Amino acid sequence: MSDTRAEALKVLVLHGPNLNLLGTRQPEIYGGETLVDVNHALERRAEAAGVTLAHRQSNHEGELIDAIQAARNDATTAIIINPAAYTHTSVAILDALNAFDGTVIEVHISNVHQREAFRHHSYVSMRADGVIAGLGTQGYHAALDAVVAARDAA
Ligand code: CA2
Repeated sequence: MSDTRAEALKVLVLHGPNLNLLGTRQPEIYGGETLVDVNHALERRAEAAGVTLAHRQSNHEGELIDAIQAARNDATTAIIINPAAYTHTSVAILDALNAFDGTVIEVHISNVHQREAFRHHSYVSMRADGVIAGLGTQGYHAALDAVVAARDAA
């Protein structure tokens, strides 16, 4: 069946370094779900909402930048990104996001503002249209819902 909703949404979910370890360590901070669990749940939610979803995890800054650059040319309309530790260090990821015209939502599983001072600053927040922190892995769902709600309101 064709999707009658006005605007086609193509969303890229990017997970930064060490998030492949989700569910294996530090559950008191990051919860018990694995990254596979998170991505499956997002895929289900995206399918129900008529959204095309791709996801990628990388431990390498340049690979994340390449994925952001590729999103400029493949009709991606929104990027949901947890840059993990690169949040606090990477001007290069900020520059790549600044060259992307679509919506950017930054997600952090933990509440970075309750943690060490070095986690309080985010380069990515300078570009992000929205920032979610501290909702656990539900934050990714909140980000996807926000992108879908914006489409449905358009
Ligand atoms: O709260 C978040 O989502 C973070 O982006 C996670 C990053 C951290 O550097 C940021 O300050 C906040 C760390 C990701 C590492 O994830 C792990 C998960 C399980 C076990 C080990 C690492």
